[in-house]
Amino acid sequence: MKKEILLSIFLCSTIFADAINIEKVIVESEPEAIQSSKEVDKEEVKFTKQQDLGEILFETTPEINLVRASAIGNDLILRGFKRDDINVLIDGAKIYGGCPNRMDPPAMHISASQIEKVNIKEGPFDVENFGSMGAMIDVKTKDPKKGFSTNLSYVYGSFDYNKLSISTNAGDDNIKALFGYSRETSNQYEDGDGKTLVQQQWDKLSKTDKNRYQNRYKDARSYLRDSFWSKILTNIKDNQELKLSLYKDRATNVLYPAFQMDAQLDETSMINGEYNILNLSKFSKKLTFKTYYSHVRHDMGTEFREYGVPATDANGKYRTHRVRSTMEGFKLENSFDMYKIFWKIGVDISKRNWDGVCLNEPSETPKQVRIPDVDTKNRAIFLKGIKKIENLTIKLGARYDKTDIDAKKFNDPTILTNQAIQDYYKDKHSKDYNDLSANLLLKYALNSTNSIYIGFGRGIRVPDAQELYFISYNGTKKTWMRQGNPSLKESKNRELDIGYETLIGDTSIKLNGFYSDLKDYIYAYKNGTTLTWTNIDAHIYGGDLSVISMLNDEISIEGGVAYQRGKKDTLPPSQSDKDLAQIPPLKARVALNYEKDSYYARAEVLAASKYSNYDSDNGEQSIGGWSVVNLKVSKDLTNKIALNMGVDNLFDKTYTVNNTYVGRSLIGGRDPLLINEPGRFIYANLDVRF
Ligand SMILES: [Cu+2]
Repeated sequence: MKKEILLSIFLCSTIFADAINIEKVIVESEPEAIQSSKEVDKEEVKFTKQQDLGEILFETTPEINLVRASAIGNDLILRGFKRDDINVLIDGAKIYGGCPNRMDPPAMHISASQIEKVNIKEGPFDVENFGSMGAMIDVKTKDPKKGFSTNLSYVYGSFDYNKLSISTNAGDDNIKALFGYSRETSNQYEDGDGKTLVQQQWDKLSKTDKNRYQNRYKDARSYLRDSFWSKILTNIKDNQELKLSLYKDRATNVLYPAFQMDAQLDETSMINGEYNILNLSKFSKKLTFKTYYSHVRHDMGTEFREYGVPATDANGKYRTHRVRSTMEGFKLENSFDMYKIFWKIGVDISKRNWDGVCLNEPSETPKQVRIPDVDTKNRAIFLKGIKKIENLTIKLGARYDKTDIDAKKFNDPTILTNQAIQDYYKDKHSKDYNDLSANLLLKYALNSTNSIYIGFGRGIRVPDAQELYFISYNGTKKTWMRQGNPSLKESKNRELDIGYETLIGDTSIKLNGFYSDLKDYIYAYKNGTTLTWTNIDAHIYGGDLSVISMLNDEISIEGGVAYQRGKKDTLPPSQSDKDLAQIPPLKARVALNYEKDSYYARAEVLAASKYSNYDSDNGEQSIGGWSVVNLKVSKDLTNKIALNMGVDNLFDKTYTVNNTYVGRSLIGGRDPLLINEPGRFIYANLDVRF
């Protein structure tokens, strides 16, 4: 049996296994990717405390790092790529958070209970989506199934973390539907020294710092969050299906101690539709029409801080930001076989709108435009071809993007008379970018258990509305001023990837390496006392190794290690540090798994070396190496009830996993406040199915 498990692990991610899922009406017929790709499935998700997708991916995947900002909504770094340099999708749909400080990164807009699996494709090898420059992470949500069932899950953990989720599924051959709801909340977690989020902040800030939390919020909950999701799948005809999904999420009073503000509201609405027609003709094996819409309302403010105390504010009010992010997209794809080549061609159109103002509460009149209502319109065509010639597989991809960016609110009364802003952005309210992305991947199977691949790719991403048009307050000059850089070019990544995979007895080994040459890389830097963006040239290289070995039928061992290094080839004005920001040090994971009958257990060690290559010019600092031990056990009590229990950070270590540099407006001046990870965290999850 062990051999089968291992072979399936090996085959699934390496050879061109069709992603056959018997629950699906339509079976995907597209050959799988050949480059370095990872998958995290719902079983992995289930064995975590299920709080934050960022945290889950950080735990399971050595190449992924976390930028800690709060208990939830933590941002990802993948092989040294971050923010818009990686494309995070939900069921293939693009979504953007509202916050310019990434309080609500794309991965936050999903509930862990919805996740079927997460596909991670590293490198610029995805041509089907706009902006997969460094990597693509696609979160697949669960599809409704045939039959009737209800699932109830309750997680309780340290610091009064509790999460209740309920989902119901009903379906026959023609129509299937699922509905789910979850509510979760938590007190502030404590780090290994017993310091809460507020206490960590108080320790670092002087007593007179207005960013400090007010005393009365000392024990405030760290967040409250409700999510609702539904999906309907219908078979119109034997060869046609329609999928519709709706998601709504509302998080309130999320504490972000490292920032100047907390998020009073994070509200996401998302609609996703997909229509598939199979075998329409010789030239259409599968025709797909996709459309999606998402809207995020992000309100953040100083309500909980000393700034929010009426007596200290001239207006007797606290300050709020209201940021709105809207995404609309449309995609048409057709796949067919011709000349023994699998082809996929498509048209991809999307519009992203970003708009932000700041106010003095409770006034409803915006005090200042911060992001001047910016549209980013993308129109693209793409082509993909996959051909197999005996042991060699060739994959080709190309995409042409035409992108127009328009800032529509430079005539807003709050900046109309600010001559410095008007002059700076003059004739630059509109930008356009035309780009070709392309890649070639070759994979050669030396024999049934050994294969190598090599890939060359070029990927791009355009600057966002913040990087181009952000407006900020200059405390020294006591005036609103430009912060964005409207002359930014798009970032180009030219990357080489190589890899080797082998199966030796009961051990599978995968080795990947990459070198990324970044041209006009969009980089945030400190320009005197303010922050802005510029284009630099840079390179990132690194590699990862993963090993899975079945020691016997019950026990397996997994190991993974990832390393990357990033250097600037050209420097931002008047800076000298050549280390690229947010390139995490060596990280490793070793897990020992035991599985027998209805029992499952895992002991896991996660570790990272000292963070010593950091960008000192832009607020980064040295971070000590760390290692933590996590334990998990699971037992099926009956065939309807399962109990999972775990303890993360068993030895209650105090540690920090990442730098967070000037790209976000941080408090703490030259030494931004870094938030420690949770201390010992014990949790239990009861899963009942009926
Ligand atoms: Cu925010």
